[in-house]
Amino acid sequence: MDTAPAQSLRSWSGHLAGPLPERATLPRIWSKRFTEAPRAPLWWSPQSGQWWSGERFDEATRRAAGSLADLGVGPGDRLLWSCSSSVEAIAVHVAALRSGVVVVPVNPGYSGREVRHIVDDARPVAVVADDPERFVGLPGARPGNLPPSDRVPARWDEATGEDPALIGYTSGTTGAPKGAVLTHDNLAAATQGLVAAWRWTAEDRLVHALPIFHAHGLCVGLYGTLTSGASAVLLPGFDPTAVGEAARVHGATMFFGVPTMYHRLVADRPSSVHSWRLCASGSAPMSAELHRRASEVLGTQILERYGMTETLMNTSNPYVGERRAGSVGFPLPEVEAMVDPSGEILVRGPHVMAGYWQRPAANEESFRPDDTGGPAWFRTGDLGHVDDGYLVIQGRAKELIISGGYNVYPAEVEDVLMTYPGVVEVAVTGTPSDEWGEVVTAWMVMDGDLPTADQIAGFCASRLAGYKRPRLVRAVDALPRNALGKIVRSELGGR
Ligand code: MLC
Ligand code: AMP
Repeated sequence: MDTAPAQSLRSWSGHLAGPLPERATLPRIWSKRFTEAPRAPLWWSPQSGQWWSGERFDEATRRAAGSLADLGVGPGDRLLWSCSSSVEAIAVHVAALRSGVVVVPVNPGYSGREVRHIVDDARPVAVVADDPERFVGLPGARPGNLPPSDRVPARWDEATGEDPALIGYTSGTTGAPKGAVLTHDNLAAATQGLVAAWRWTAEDRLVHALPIFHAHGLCVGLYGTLTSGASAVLLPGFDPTAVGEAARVHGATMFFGVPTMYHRLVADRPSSVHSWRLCASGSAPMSAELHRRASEVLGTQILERYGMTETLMNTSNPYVGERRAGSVGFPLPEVEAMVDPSGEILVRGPHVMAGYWQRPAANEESFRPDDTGGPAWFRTGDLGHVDDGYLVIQGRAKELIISGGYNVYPAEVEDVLMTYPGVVEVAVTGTPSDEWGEVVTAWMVMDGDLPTADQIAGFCASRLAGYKRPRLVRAVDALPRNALGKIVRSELGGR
């Protein structure tokens, strides 16, 4: 395998303001922050309309850890955590990490079918969720705001870098959702690198309107805020007016979003959003046109970066230097990236997951040994090329649709639609959309009438999360197949 292209990507080292800090686990970094700056504001709570200081949050994490211990959750145990944004939910998450408990974040909008798959696979010992009723049958299903407890957990801030910290569910390049096991070192490497690269300081204030159960809102937004000593205004969801208002009222300096959010910010042109130091975009491709318009409206050049659940952040445009539209920049500190001869982007470094949870075959397939005896490369399933030292993502080798920053796997939606009465065959693709990036489209071969989009939405309601439901439904006489009988989705139009 040709390893030369690694050199052709620019290096981040020339863009850092100083040396990287010494590696430490996130709980240890956070504990130091709480002690050194106890009264510094940390979270603005949308529920109480109040600021929480580091000291108050530290105390809340201790009491939540006591409650987890009351539930019998201890170091190395898996805790399913399915919560929307609130300080109390974040306290439970941080309490788990500080106690050495492994957190399994799950979208609270998932259907019973989707949740069951994760429960069966991860076998959590307890659940903390917005809606614990959905987890009946599992021991210790509790609401997001656990009753406080004074019990002292068995271990506190003692997890080592090699200990697992998080299992993030994602489909990877193929198949059903798998758990990506991220260690404390993975989380720390990714967060410390990003904080240094983006010159994140205690003076910063983030408007945080992302879901907290995926890498973007969790590992970038929450961990970055805690690690840099900064503060964040938590919003319960994304609304362009609320983002502008939060920036004005609280003097925010940063906003992170998926391209759909920037599309809506451009359309709404909220007033008083001129104080941004950094607006970063990721999770899905941002068109050069949206990059230009959003940069103009927000008064700062958008910084695009590229990440994934298995690796957290891989590349970023520079903080100082050209932030190039249509490019995701170059490998972050300590990250190596290359484009292999087939065009697939490979990465390695201390941020790459330990492996998929109990999936030896998937691990075998996803890691490629290095010919020169160095560490193995992780196959991202994304296709790209290097242009003047900047990485450009060109497409995906994996069959993935990204709608509003959420990943949708065609095979999962097809399996559900195949059970709709009268369906002979079905294929699912993404149709380009200015707002959503792609919208999920079902191409159906029917024995009878084609269902309407509303009928399909009704059918999928109890089977798929809302963002996976097809918005467009098209009739076809037959699905295009290649010589091996495999559906050729690209021939269905829209991609
Ligand atoms: C919501 N809906 C969507 C959708 N989000 N449909 C398609 N695609 C989406 N992304 C549907 C809902 O099911 C509902 O349909 C209707 O839209 C309104 O719901 P809503 O909740 O009010 O939607 P809205 O708030 O407008 O949500 C849009 C959004 C949200 C852009 C704010 O999708 C979002 O927060 N996206 C961010 C996803 C994210 O965090 N990705 C990071 C993954 S980590 P109905 O029919 O029920 O009414 C990753 C790694 C990395 O990728 O690099 O970061
Ligand atoms: P997930 O597995 O949910 O973490 O999604 C990761 C995938 O999102 C990556 O493999 C990419 O396909 C995509 N992605 C993330 N950031 C970007 C970006 N800036 N541009 C294009 N695609 C992106």
